[in-house]
Amino acid sequence: MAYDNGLSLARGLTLVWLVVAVGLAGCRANDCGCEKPDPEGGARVAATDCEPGIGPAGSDCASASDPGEDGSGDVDIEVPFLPLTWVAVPGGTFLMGCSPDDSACDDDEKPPHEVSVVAFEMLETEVTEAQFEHVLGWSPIGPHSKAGDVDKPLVNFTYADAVVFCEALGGRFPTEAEWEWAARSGTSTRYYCGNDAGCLDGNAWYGPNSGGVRHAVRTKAPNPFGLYDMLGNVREWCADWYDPTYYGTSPSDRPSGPGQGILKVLRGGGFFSKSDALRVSNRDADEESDDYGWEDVGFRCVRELDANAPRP
Ligand SMILES: [Ca+2]
Ligand SMILES: [Ca+2]
Repeated sequence: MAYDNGLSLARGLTLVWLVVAVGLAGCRANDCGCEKPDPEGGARVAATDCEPGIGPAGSDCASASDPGEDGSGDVDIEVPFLPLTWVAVPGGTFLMGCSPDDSACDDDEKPPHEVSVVAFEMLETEVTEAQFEHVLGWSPIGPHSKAGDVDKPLVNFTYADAVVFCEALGGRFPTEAEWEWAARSGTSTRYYCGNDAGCLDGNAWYGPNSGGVRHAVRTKAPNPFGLYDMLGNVREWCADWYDPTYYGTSPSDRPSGPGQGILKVLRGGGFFSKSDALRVSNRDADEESDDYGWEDVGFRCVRELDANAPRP
């Protein structure tokens, strides 16, 4: 089940508008992501007449990624964009960590251990550039950041900016356990599409098919819970501190990671990643970005369904 966030009610039909606009316009006005619709009516495909992140020379595309006359980096969003959509994720118990018979697991994915999470809601996609500006009224996009298609995942933001965004929606980053539960979506295989990396092409943007760039969210198949790009496109922040030995001592009920650490957990692999890094149990970590450090790191938010439930 999926439904719009209240904040986006006014734009509840923007997806429809997007489809209409794509259908009418060929290459979307302000589509600076160098993609255009498949003439057969399918998913958007890479355009050969655009420059990534810039758009055709002299076209309207330049305005959407214009850094702004005042140099603030503000981006005017004047085109329809994908609305924020929350997906209801059920609670449940699962085996977190190294999938059965997965020889590619690193030590930090072991031992597999039983974990329970309670129901929550999760954003259907990685947070896009346009969604961020729509909610907060400003954009973190600055001189060291990338601006492109409004429906591409936001990258080159600070960790703190992303926390502010989730809190503005009454949410937070997912715990690592919530992230893996949501990504597995009832599956127990290496990838939610199976054990063979050959299934990734239709489900994820990653090294072999991305061309080394981000892609608009929601352009590959969703997982069984209806979540897009949980594997690939951009790596996603989790709330937990990273400890490679944590799985040996993790509580089973709503684990929320070690109490302190140096690195924060990143999950899912990104557009630079090889297939092994997209395994659903793979763990990654980095320092909280306090500048505009990573071009392949994004995020999505979760919020609790029961406001009275204790936080994990
Ligand atoms: Ca992702
Ligand atoms: Ca790893």
